[in-house]
Amino acid sequence: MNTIIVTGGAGFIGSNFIFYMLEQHEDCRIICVDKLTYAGNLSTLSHVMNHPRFRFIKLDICDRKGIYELFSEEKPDIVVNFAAESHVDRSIENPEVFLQTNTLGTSVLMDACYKYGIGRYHQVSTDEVYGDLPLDRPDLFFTEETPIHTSSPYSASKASADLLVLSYFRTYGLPITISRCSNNYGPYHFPEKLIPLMIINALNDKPLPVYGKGLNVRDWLYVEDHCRAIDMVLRKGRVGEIYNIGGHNEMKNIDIVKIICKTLGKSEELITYVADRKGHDLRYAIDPTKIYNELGWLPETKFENGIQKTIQWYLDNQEWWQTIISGEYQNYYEKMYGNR
Ligand code: NAD
Ligand code: TDX
Repeated sequence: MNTIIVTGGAGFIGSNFIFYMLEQHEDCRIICVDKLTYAGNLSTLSHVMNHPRFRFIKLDICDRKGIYELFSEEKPDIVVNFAAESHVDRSIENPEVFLQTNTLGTSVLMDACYKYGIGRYHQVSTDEVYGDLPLDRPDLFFTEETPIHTSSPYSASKASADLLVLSYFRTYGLPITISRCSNNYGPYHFPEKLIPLMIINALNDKPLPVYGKGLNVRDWLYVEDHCRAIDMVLRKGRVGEIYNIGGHNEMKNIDIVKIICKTLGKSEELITYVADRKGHDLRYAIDPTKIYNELGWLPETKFENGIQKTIQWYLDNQEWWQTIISGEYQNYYEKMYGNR
């Protein structure tokens, strides 16, 4: 039995990863460590809470004493670090907590892995560490060799963490891997992010706030494909290596918003162009050649199907997001979009 600590497992991708691993592997026990920030939601994990191979512990990854106690008690074989402040717009308003969790929190986990020993530490990173690509050069993609060139406090904090993780490999021989994924979408995505925000606003007949002209490009991946890629990196990836994850699915923001309007039968007149994001990255596009050649990973869900499944999930799980948007989210929304 492998004991796997999954940090940030009450968030979007971490929770999907926990469901995936419990279903795919009978030989793994999952311990979810999550601080339950605004983005962490215990109701997301409700159907695995009583699973015999699952344990939840409310803990901040920056809490060194608590993390050491947990490692000493559980002696994990594998740690997968999803825990992060993940929203670029919030990082522009308040960078400090991003450095705290994303960079210093990672350092605590690294030290715990070194102190107690580990089979593998996996850092869940992002394509945003590469900065952006120009809109008029569709021939350019991010490879693992693309230099780090960050734009936002969020991406800078993630890049710092990546460098720290690589340094623990070189200096202490810690068995690490890093994956850098493009934009995910799917169930349990927090409604501050583009796709769930637009679905929920459209359902409520509220304006759909598109930044700038809506021409920025993101490379979208269905969340389950990301989870499968991380699982493959854990099993077959080479220690000390970085793997880019993405499926050549570039879309302009405005086109996504129009698909959502069409699917929900809502008028495109809801679309409202608002002030652009500061430092807004133009285009992200992953070259997944390495993970394909080395591990045989390819995305399985086509965007046309994945977006329909996602919209249907938000229609079927209104209680999940109604609870979120009826709380503190209202203040956030007013602050970010009130005078935009
Ligand atoms: P999310 O914001 O939905 O979830 C983050 C989770 O981490 C929440 O449950 C939160 O409570 C928890 N958390 C935050 N601070 C913590 C702390 N100090 N200690 C313990 N738990 C803490 O984020 P997500 O979209 O699921 O992203 C997960 C990871 O994947 C992040 O590291 C992010 O950088 C990376 N990533 C995300 C995307 C994407 O498109 N969402 C793409 C590439 C990489
Ligand atoms: O209201 C909005 N209007 C809008 O036009 C929001 C929330 C976003 N946008 C635009 C900004 C981006 O060009 O949509 C695009 C996607 O925005 P986000 O959903 O905030 O994602 P992004 O900034 O691309 O970052 C995401 O992908 C990489 C995740 O949030 C990160 O955690 C991940 O590392």
